[in-house]
Amino acid sequence: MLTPGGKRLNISMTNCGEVGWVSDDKGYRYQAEDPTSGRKWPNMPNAFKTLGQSAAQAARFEGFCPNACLINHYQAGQKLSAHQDKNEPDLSQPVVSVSLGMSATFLIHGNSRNNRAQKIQLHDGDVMVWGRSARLMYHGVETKQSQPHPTLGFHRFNVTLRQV
Ligand code: MD6
Ligand code: FE
Repeated sequence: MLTPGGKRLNISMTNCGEVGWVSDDKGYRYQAEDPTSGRKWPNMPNAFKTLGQSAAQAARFEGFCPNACLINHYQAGQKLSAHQDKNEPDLSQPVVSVSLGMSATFLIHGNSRNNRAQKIQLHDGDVMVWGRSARLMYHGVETKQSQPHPTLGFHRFNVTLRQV
């Protein structure tokens, strides 16, 4: 995908579900079609939806019903710079994030992108529920010191489930 400024995003992204998050010269938004093909995103597997729902419930969120799933792919050294997730209409609902493959460092900057980050390691199989006071915090990802995963090597996939 391209940034609104016309640059290529560092990492590769795709989606499944009713709508998917996209970035292009017109900005950031959720839409039902893949802008690179014009086709609808693939259906969200039921197992993704139920995993999202049970993780949100475990963190005491009520009524979370994910209909959008953003999938990010990183190779060693690639990063996602500090950003907020704020294109979802109901910010009282969390984002459920599943990490697969190579480990990565998740950076939490808090309420300003210029704050020094708190760092959390995310490993294969980790599930994070991102909501309440953290929901609008700036955050990013680095993979520069990541260890290879036994089967996926230097590849990381992050699957985020969202209600849009
Ligand atoms: C990633 N995740 O882990 C990128 N955003 O590759 C995110 O940007 C993210 O994990 C909002 C909520 C949870 C996340
Ligand atoms: Fe994010």
